[in-house]
Amino acid sequence: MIIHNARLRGRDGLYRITLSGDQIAAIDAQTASATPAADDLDAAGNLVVPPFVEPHIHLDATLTAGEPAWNMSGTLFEGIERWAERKALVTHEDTKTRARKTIDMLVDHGIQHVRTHVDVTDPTLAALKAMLEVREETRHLIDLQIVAFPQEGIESYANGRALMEQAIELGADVVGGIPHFENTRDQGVSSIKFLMDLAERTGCLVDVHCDETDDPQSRFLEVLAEEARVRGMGARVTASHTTAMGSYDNAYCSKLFRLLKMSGISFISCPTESIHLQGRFDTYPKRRGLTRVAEIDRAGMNVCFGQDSIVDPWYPLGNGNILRILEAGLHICHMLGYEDLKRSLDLITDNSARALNLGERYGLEVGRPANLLILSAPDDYEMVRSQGHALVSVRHGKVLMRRTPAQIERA
Ligand code: 17E
Ligand code: FE2
Repeated sequence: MIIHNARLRGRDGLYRITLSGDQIAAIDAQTASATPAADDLDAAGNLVVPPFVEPHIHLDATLTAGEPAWNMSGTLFEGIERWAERKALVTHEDTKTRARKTIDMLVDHGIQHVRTHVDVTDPTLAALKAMLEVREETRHLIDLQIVAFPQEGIESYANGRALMEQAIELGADVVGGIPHFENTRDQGVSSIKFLMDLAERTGCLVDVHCDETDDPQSRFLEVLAEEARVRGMGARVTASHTTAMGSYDNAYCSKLFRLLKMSGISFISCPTESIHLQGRFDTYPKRRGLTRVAEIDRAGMNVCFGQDSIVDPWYPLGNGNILRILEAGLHICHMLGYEDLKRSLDLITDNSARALNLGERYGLEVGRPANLLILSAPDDYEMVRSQGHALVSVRHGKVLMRRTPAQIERA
């Protein structure tokens, strides 16, 4: 298969991308008027990019909003309570059905790499066992990383440590955590030491829900970063949310950033989720409740955007469209300046791939997997402005999804 008339990010001119089997075989400057073969694709001067990445979602909780009760306060903490009620009703098939439906939504929007947090604070680990099957059964659609996520705490939940260890033994790829939800500051700190030991011992990646609160006293990020720095594990460690950073004072943040840079960890922000869940204990002025995305980026650190939820106890909306998250995030984070807009797709492609440690399994380079998207616009700025879409998703050298844009007729 050949993709003709492809525009590539950061490069002038048009290109011809040749796929051979499930690899990218060649990327050549487009010479005038090649005659496309029947199964070739024409990008028509629009961007061709590697697949979108969903670096942070909860596929075990998806499509459960209102079951059995709605989150009325809109807080993270009520979300955790409502989920605990729904979790008691979770079955193997129910989890698989909801996750599969949601994966289809992600695929429809050009996503082929997903990291999902699965709640392992359940003595039966029912959701985890279901998601491990989903990971295998959806390999033709997505590459799925499973995080062992202790929603109700590692130290504060009965057998929390053992459940985390069991989850990794069963085949989870990533060690998670939730230090700001542990009962005490000390438990938060010891949970991070425990999870970093577990990751180091097993070779797993790390992705911690870290300081997902407006409490400026929630300072577990410094603990996670220091553990990553000392162990030399920064490239394998991600801090998700870190919304408390939006409430830290600048003097503390200035010191913190030095450590964060030395640690080499990545950051994931979920802007639609955080603008909804945070700021809930404020009247006015009301905090945005996001981490310092633009500042992290400008400091040369790795940061990307995720959806977090689709119709669950924490967030009632969502449809799989990561471009919607990008647009909202750019607004909320004051990133509509030209310099940010013109490279904005980094936040849902390359940066996310780096956070997920995809390495040479990702990117438009000869010899890498034949996974790519044809977009509806020629550059990042126009993609965001026009609220564009992924028009074609190619995976393992074959068309996985094709979208026909809406047709408008003017009188
Ligand atoms: N659990 C949590 O602790 N935080 C979230 N944002 C979601 C689940 C969605
Ligand atoms: Fe999350």
